[in-house]
Amino acid sequence: MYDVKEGYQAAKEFYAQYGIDVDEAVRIADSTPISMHCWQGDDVGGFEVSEDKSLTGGIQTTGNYPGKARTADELRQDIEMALKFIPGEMKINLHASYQEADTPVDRDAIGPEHFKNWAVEKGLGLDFNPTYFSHPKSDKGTLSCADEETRQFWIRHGIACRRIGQYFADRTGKKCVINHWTPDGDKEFPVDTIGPRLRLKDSYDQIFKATEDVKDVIDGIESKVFGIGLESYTVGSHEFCMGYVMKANKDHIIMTLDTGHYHPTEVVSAKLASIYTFSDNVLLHVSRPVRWDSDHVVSYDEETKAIMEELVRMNKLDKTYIATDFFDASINRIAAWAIGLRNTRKAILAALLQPNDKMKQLEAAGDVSARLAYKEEFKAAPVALVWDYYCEQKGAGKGLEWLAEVQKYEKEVLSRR
Ligand code: RNT
Ligand code: ZN
Repeated sequence: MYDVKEGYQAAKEFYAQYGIDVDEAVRIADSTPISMHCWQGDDVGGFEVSEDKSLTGGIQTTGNYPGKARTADELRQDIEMALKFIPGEMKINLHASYQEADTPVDRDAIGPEHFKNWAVEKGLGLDFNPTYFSHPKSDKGTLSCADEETRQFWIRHGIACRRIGQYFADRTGKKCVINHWTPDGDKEFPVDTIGPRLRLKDSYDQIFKATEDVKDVIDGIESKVFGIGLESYTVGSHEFCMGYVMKANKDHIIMTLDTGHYHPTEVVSAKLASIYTFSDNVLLHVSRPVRWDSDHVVSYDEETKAIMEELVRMNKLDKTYIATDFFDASINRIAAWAIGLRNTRKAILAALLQPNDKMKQLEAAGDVSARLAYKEEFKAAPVALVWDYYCEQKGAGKGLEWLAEVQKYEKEVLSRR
C-alpha cells in the first residue's frame, strides 16, 4: 500500500542529500497566488447577451463537450468544484463580459454594482480584464480604431475597468491585476502600420491619465503575434507593448507574457530575464500553444517548468503575477481547470525543489560538466511524492482522487444541463 506520509519522508531524505528544504519549498509554492481564469468554464462566453455569444477577436474555443456553465450561478458552482482540487493561494480572474447586471449595460457603462460579491465573501482575491472583443463595436478595432467615436467608447471601457479594479482591491484588500489585451489587427499587411499604433498608445495614455487616482491596480499590457482572421498584422505586437511599458516607466504598468503569443519556436522562459533587467514585475498568462495560440490546458511540460525555474532562480517568483489563460471546450471543463491549475502549481513546486544555489555556484566556478549533471539528475527527482503529500494536507486529493469526484459531478450536475 502506498503511504503518502512515508513517500514524503523518503522524498525529504532524497532532497536533503542536496541541502534542499522541502517544507520551505512547499510553503513558498503554497503561498504563491495563482489567478484562475473564469472563462474556461463557459468557453469565454460571458453573461452579457444571451442570444449572441459569438467569440470574436481572433481567439477560438474548439470542442462541444456537454455541461458548460450557462449562467453565473452555474459558473460559480463549477469554479467552487474546481477549487476543491486546486491547493494553495488563489485569486479569481474575471472578464468585463461576465457582468451580472439585471439589464445588461454597455461596456462603457459598467461599474462595480454590476458584479456580485461572491469572491469577496469567499476570501479570494479578484483580478479583472477589460473585454475589448466579442462586441459589435470591436469589428474594426478597439483602442486603435480609426473611427474616433468607436475609439472613445473603448477608452471609456478601459477607464471603467480600472475603476472596477480599484473597487475589487478595496473589497478584497489585495491589489487587483488588470490585463489589457486588444485583438486589433489586420488580415492583410496594412499600408499604414504606424497610425493604429499611435492611436493605441494614445488610448492607453488617456485611460491611465483619466484614472490617476486609482492606486491599487496593476495593469498588464498583453502583446500577441497574430489572431485568426488577423494573420498579417497585430497592433499590440510584442515590440509595441514592450515599448509602451518601458517608456511609461510606471510601477503599475507591466508586460503580460502569454505563453501562446509568440512564434512556435519562441519561448517565454527565454524572455523573462531580459524583461526583469528593466522591469520590477511581470504578468504571466500560463497557457499551452499547440502549433498556434490554441489555448490548450496547461501541461506539466518542459516550458512550463522552465518558466517557473527561471522565476525561482532569478528570485522573481514573488514579483510575478501568475495567471492561467486557456479554454478547452473538448473535455470536462472542471477537469480542464483542475489539470491546468494543478500543473501550474506543481511546476512552481518542482522549480523550488532544486539545488538552485548549488548549481549557481558550479556555474560561477566554471564547472559546466557538473552543472549539466545536476540539471539532468533533477529531471527525475521525486516531486510527485512531495506533491501528493501537499495535496492531501490541503484536502485537494492526492494523485487522481479528484478525477472520481469530477466524474461524479459530471454525472449528477453537468449532464443535466
Ligand atoms: C487572447 C489573450 C487574452 C484572452 C483572454 C480571454 O489571445 O490571451 O488574454 O485569452 O483575455
Ligand atoms: Zn492571454
